[in-house]
Amino acid sequence: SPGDSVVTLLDYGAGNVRSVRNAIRHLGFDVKDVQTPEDILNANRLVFPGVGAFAAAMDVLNKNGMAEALCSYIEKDRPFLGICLGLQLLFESSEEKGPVKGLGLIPGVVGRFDSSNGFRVPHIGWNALQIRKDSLILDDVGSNHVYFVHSYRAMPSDENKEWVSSTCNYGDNFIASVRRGNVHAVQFHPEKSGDVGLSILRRFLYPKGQLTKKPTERKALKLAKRVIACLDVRTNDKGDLVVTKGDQYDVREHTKENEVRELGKPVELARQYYKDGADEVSFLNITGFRDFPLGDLPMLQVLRYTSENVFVPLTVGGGIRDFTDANGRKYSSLEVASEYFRCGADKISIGSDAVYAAEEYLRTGVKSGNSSLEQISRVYGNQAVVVSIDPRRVYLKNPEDVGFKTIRVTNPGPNGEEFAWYQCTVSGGREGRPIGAYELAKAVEELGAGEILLNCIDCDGQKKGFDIDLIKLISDAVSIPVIASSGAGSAEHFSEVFRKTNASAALAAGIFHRKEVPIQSVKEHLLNEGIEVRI
Ligand code: 1PR
Repeated sequence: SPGDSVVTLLDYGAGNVRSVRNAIRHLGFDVKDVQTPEDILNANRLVFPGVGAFAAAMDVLNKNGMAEALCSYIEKDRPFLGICLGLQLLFESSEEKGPVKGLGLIPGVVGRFDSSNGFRVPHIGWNALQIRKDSLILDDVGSNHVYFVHSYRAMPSDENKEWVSSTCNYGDNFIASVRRGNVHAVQFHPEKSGDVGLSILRRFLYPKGQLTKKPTERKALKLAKRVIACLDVRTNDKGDLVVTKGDQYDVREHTKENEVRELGKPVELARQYYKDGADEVSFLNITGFRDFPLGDLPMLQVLRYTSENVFVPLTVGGGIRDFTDANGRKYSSLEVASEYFRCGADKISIGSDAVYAAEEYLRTGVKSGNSSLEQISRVYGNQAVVVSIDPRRVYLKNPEDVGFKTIRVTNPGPNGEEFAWYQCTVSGGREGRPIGAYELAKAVEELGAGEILLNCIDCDGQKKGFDIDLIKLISDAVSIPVIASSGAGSAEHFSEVFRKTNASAALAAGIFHRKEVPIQSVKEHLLNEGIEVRI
């Protein structure tokens, strides 16, 4: 029938649902948006990618009669796929800013992960599934990792065991997916889980299809260390958006013309890295601190195009702050972030503005709630907010010389200094601020950051390895995931950072752009070293 090629999508406008749309279209279906409860009842297949906070989602569903329609649709065993919050909302209640009542279709309470046992919260990254029963849509997953990003989870119990089709281990064995008849829901993001994720969606959309992907030989065991490709983006002197790469943040050629170094086109490179097995792709709009990003329509276009066929998480940073344009029109950082999310970003990354927010918080001891970091994480959840730190190493003879956290360095400074602190900078490294990376990291964790992207100006583009002292310091200081960045020159540098520090991910730019070290060879090296990775 004509409706056969249509997927009905329940999107209440709270986050990035573009990727789900793109994935459905990629698999040959049209998307019809739910406008009224009747659209739910009349759906041939319904996808519900819940985003945002539990309470806010329940409010929307209750207000316009969607909750009742959803329950009735599911109770009739009509084809349903809930994703992430779309799984959690099926339970009785959630502790997220609650207790808050859910749809009550599955017995159980959604609770927060416990970070006291050494597991970082949010649970971000590629993890393994333990299949509990025939789940149909997970038939191709077998031994592959899938992508999770959440701080709350439901637990299996005797009361809900008829539902639980797989679990995942992260401190707890929590519910990764449920199935009863034609009703499915998954805690992870199939639309962000690469080929394996697409095969899950395909099996939901074409339930009688053949096996699409042979499970790999190697069984995924636990949360994988992520390898991230980063694209520093800016306009060149001709006004085109290009991928550039600096040496210690200097992106200009040292020639007479002093032109911006160009290493490729953003959309093409992102696609290439996705094919090569990057676990995530980050775009940093490196002149965003001075140019207003919503004036920078090409960057939004880059995100839209990239998310059409890159099915791993996308992060975008640069210029996320309040802004008043030439006509006096005010834009809040939340509007900037919302536009990025609408265009296909899964996470936004804040640099300079997070430094100012942390300074203010440390000075006053009060969370104002007004910083971009706090506002965006309140609305989109802290898992969607990365803070990018751009510190510079400052050597010291004497650790008492500054009022910031100092460390004894592994390699002494140029004048034999044995100590250092890491000074935060803003505006792409142009201005040093009176705050250390350690103090900043702890403050932004309290203000609601879900992850830290830890650069190091001294190491950037040098290919001599990550700053292990810095990454150890920060990854031991916070309980949110830390992405190690700056200085990768070989596959061995990745295994070193994962062996010596508690980094959850490692990011590189130059070696990937110059094709000096392919992503695949980094992954293979890590695998050979016994480090869990997604292959
Ligand atoms: O301050 O919120 O507007 O955000 C600006 C963002 O742009 C920040 O995330 C900041 O890190 C970034 N940025 C600003 N200027 C530069 C520059 O290079 N001139 N790039 C810049 C940061 C660092 C990494 C790089 C790694 C790995 N680049 O992104 O990709 O160091 O490089 P490597 O593997 O080649 O060593 P705001």
